[in-house]
Amino acid sequence: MDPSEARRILDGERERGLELIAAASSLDELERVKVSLLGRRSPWSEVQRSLGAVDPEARRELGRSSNEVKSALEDAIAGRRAELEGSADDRLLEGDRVDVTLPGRRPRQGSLHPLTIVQAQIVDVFTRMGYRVAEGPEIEDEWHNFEALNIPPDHPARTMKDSLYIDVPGLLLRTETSAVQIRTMETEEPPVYVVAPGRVYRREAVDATHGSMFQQVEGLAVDEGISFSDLKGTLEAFARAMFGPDRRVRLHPDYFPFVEPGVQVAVSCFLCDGVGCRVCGNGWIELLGAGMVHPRVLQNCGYDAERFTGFAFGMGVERVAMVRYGVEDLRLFYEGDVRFLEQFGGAA
Ligand code: FA5
Repeated sequence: MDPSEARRILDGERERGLELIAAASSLDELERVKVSLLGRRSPWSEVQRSLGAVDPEARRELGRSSNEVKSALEDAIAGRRAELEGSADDRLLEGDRVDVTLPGRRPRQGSLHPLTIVQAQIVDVFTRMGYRVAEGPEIEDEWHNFEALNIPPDHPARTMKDSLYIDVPGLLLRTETSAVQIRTMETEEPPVYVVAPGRVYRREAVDATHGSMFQQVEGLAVDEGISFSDLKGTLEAFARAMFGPDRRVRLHPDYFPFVEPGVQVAVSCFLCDGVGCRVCGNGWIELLGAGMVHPRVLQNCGYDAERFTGFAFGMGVERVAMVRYGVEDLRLFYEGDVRFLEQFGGAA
C-alpha cells in the first residue's frame, strides 16, 4: 500500500469512525463499532500491517498519524461509553422510581373463625363462674370414651356403624368430650369445676344441623351437695349470657348412660321462634345434653359417690353459633368461604 493511499484511509477512518461512535445508541453497538474500527480486520489494522513495507522516512510519519487516529477513536469511544453508561443508570433509576405520594396497598385483615369466637365466648361464660379449662386427646381409648362413662360393650354407640375407629385396636376418634370428664376425675380430687372444649367425631349423615366432625364444650362440676337445681341454674345463666333474654330455654328428659337423671336442653329457634321451620323442624334447636353424674361414673374414677355429687353437660359449638348468629346450615362453618367467615368480625 503506498503512503498516500494509507493516509487517505486513515483520514477516512477517523471521519467515519467519529460519526459511527457518536451514533452508537447502546454499549453493545459501541463495542461492535470499536471492533469494526480498530479490530484485526479493520482498515486501520490493514494500514498498520502495511507499515513494514514503507520506507523509513514515510513510515515514521505514517506511524504517527496512525497512532493519532487510534487515540482519537479510543478517546471518542471512551467518551461515548461514559455517556451511554450514564443513561443506562438513568433508565434503571427511572424504572425503580417510587411515587411516595401514592396511597399504600393495605393487606386484607384476617378474622377469627366464628366457631373459635363462639367457643371462646362459651368458655368465657364458665371461667367467669369459676370453671377451669381441661383438655383431652382426640384419639381416645375405649375406657375413657365408653367403659368409664358407663357405656357397656354391647351399646350401639360402640359399633363400627356409629364410631370412627382407627387401625390400632381399642382406639377411636372420641365421640364426645365426656371422655375428658373421666381424665379429669382420674387425676384430680374433688371439688372439680372444669369446661373442656374440643373436636369430636361420629359416623353421622351430614345435614344442616349435623356434621361428622363437630365441636363440643363439656362441663363438669363435682362437689359436696351439688343438686339438679344447680345444673338448671347454671344452664339458664349460660343461655342468658349467650343468647340474651329473648330465646326461651327448654329442658326435657333424655337418657345418657353416664348421668341420672339426664336432660336435653334446647332453645327456641332463632328463625321461627318456636313455631317450627326447615332449620329446626319442631321450633327448638337442641343445644346440649346434661344431667347428674351417674354414681357409677364417680366410682369408676375413684370418687366417693356417697359424699360427692355432680352435674355434667356437653354442648355443640356449631349449634350455639347457629343460634347466636342466625346461621341456617352448619356446613357453612366448614366451607372456608371468606365472604361468609369475615362477617363475624373477630379481630385476628
Ligand atoms: C353428648 O354428646 C353427650 N356427651 C352430652 C352430655 C354430656 C350429656 C354430659 C350428659 C352429660 P349428644 O350426642 O346429644 O350428647 O351431643 C351433645 C350436643 O352436641 C348436642 O346437643 C348438639 O348440640 C351437638 N351435636 C350432637 N351431634 C351433632 C352433630 N352431628 N353435629 C353437630 N352438633 C352435634
